[in-house]
Amino acid sequence: MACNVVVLISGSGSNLQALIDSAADDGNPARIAAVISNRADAYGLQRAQNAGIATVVLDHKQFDSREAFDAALIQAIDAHRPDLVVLAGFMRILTGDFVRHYQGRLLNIHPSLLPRYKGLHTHQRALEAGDAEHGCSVHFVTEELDGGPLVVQAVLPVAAGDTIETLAQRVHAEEHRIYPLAVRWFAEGRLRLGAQGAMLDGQPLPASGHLIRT
Ligand code: NHR
Ligand code: GAR
Repeated sequence: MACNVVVLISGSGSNLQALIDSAADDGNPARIAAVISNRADAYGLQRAQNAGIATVVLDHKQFDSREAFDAALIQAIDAHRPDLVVLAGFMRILTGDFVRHYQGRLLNIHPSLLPRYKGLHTHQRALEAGDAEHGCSVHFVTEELDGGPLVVQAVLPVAAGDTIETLAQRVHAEEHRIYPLAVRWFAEGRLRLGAQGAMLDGQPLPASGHLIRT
């Protein structure tokens, strides 16, 4: 019944905290088995330790290639027998071998309304484009960077006086709602990756994923 989750982080880990809190909810089958960071100074490691969760640091700079780093990462992850691997502010692009190994059990959260603004600096790019709406997306990870099937998006209005900071703050609050939701769906066996995209309760999700407007 329990669903073992391994969370990969690089930084503050506020999404990790939302997942830790949610996993403690009544009836949530998600169980965070380990947290792995590519940076020894990531604050999220402390959050994990405070919650009694095993932590691993794997510094990508200690490896000669992305392939070597990803092979070590797979070993570290699989030691915890995960049913699901979750990228939560993990900042290293993953190789095709890695992504294929976790096909259908690897999720990412990205701070934009994909397919808009793949990659970095998403809040700045949404502001510069004058977008009326911005938000965040949870998706299954495929080899195409930030291009995998969408599971859920939170859409929020951009306000006239918004700056990168105010926008980032509101997007973060939404991330902390939709990531636990998606992880719980997966842990409950309701969410899976089908041949045509993400499926919820046996039905295909729309290309945008499940939409939540605020
Ligand atoms: N890997 C694959 N194959 N596919 C995806 O969809 C991935 C992925 C790895 C990470 C998260 C992603 C995001 O949500 C993610 C999705 C890092 C970079 C990046 O350019 C881009 C996208 C994402 C994460 N990283 C630089 C690199 O050279 C390093 C940047 C840094 O260290 O600050 O790996 O946005
Ligand atoms: C989040 O906004 C997440 O969407 C983003 O980094 C932040 C991590 O915050 N992810 C990426 O940009 C991936 N490239 P957190 O460490 O507090 O969860």
